[in-house]
Amino acid sequence: MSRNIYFAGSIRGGRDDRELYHRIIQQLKQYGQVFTEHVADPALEKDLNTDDKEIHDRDMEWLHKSDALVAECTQTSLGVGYEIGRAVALNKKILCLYRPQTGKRLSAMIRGAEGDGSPLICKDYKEELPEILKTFFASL
Ligand code: 6K6
Repeated sequence: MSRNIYFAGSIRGGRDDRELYHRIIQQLKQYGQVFTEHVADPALEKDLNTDDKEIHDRDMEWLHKSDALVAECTQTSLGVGYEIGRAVALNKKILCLYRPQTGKRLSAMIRGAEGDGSPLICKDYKEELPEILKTFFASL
């Protein structure tokens, strides 16, 4: 049975990591169907005439249908934080990826949600993403 994967990455929070999101999504495809490939779409830069209610409701439907949420959390995004919180409430398996940066830290509300039977884990990374994904999906 193929897994459904929800990838979360910043859109209105800033698009500096868009190309990285594309590379992560390509890697995720070996573990299942990725619902949210548009997160890496360069067309989203324009963000014209969006029906925000439609986007929210469709994304929540995909999140409900997902087996796992993988979130790239380095670029701070309200939407990604919201998706992580909703996924915790749904008891989905969650992998939060963070690239440590000088002078910045991952939100305590994400890092602090780990442990005590939580479905969420946080991983700091630089180059070792393939191994992190392999270990995460092997644990599902
Ligand atoms: C079309 C044109 C411009 O924007 C769109 C569509 N926008 C979105 N489409 C799908 N998912 C979205 C959109 N905007 C935000 N999201 C969801 O929130 C994604 O799943 C991302 O993981 C997250 C990003 O939140 P923000 O706050 O950085 O936008």
